[in-house]
Amino acid sequence: MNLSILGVPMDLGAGRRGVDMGPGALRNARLNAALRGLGHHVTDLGDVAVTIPETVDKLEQSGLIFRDSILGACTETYRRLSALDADTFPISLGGDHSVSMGTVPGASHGRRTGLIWVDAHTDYNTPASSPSGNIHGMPVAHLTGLGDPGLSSIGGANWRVHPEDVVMIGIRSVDSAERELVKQAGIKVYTMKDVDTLGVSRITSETLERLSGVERLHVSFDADALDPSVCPGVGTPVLGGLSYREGHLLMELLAESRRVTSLDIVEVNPTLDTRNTTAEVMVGMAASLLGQRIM
Ligand code: B3U
Ligand code: MN
Ligand code: MN
Repeated sequence: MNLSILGVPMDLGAGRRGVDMGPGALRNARLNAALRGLGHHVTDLGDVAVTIPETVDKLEQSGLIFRDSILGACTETYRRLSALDADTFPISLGGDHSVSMGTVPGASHGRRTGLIWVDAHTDYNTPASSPSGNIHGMPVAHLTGLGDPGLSSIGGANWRVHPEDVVMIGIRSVDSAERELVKQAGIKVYTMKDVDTLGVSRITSETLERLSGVERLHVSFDADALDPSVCPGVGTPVLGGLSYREGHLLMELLAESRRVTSLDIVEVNPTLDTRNTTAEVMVGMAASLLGQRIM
């Protein structure tokens, strides 16, 4: 397969600094070599330019934290990914999870897109519901058309992810107003309780069945979905996450389906990590999704 790697070194959407160094950490963990080793043709497109937070006023024009700079970086991300052939598989490296407001429409090529959101959090706050004001807690709401009109139309005025085409896996931290929004939207959520009771194998087959009508399938993998004992280098760790084996099983089963068309790896924070472990684990997850097999 032709794979294209795009870094989005942005920490403007997160409450803590440091995820802007995620793309460097993932490349340092030999992402490109791992994917080439699987027989893929890998092109690294480099990084999108992102505003340095110290150079601008935090509330910018809009009053929403770094909203204008995030909109700028996501729009550029969208533009870079849209310019690729539809049969090229893009892997976007965050950056905080707000980068997905650009990667998902960019990788969609205007098609109906299923979104598998692997995360401890539902990231379904709007500017009005958010307790923190941090935009990395809001990308899915914007991708489905809620919230700030600029952030919700990066893929054009008519393109949206339909809430019924979103499946979230690994969830264990949801704000109360956010919970109501997720329920109203009708998004399918597999919490950690569901992971424990149903298992990843059944969850993955139900997910693929539910998303059988979509033309594109995007996996957005937040490193904090995995347990902090596996991925300590994340800004908002939540105990009780996916194990290393559950993460790999999910990626392996998705790979076997041959339906996934794009991937994000986000929220890797090298300043909070131990010896680049989190980046190394996430490179392994990407390799499993891109066809690494044991036998
Ligand atoms: N729901 C909280 C916390 C949060 C969401 N995503 C992350 N943290 N990484 C919020 O700020 O919206
Ligand atoms: Mn997230
Ligand atoms: Mn998260």
